[in-house]
Amino acid sequence: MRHSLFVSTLCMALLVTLGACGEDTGIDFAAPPPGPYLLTVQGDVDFQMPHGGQTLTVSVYSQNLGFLAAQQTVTISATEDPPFFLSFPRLLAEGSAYDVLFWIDSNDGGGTPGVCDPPEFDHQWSVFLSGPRGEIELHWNHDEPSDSDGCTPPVL
Ligand SMILES: [Ca+2]
Repeated sequence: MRHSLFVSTLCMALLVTLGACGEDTGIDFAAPPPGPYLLTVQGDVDFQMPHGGQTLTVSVYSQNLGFLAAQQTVTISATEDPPFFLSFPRLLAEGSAYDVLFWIDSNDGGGTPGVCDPPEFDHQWSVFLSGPRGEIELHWNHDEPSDSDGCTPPVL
């Protein structure tokens, strides 16, 4: 009984201390401030023929904050122009750096639906954004070199 009371008292003291620490710093580590700038990702019509109806996932990793900052998945249109358009409002911060990874669940000749497979099965790209000073529009062509890994999170 005494042990239980001591543990309860200790836990209460820790909770009060942690709460006080959070108030003192004024920093919410779980929700870093978003950047003020918009990132848009748009595909050229040359995506329609090979990938219409397939899903594209775009992941944005913040080099400065060391985590996945945003991710969206969209179905590529076989008829609309543009075949895909993604908007990430208030994502990019001035002077920061980002890895933007793309992969299409194409399963061309192998692979598993819903899983990011190696590039010979799932078409993929990555692009590095450094030091944005305003909103960035990525207009992506299917013919861009695709030898980079769009599946594996970068080492941050
Ligand atoms: Ca796949």
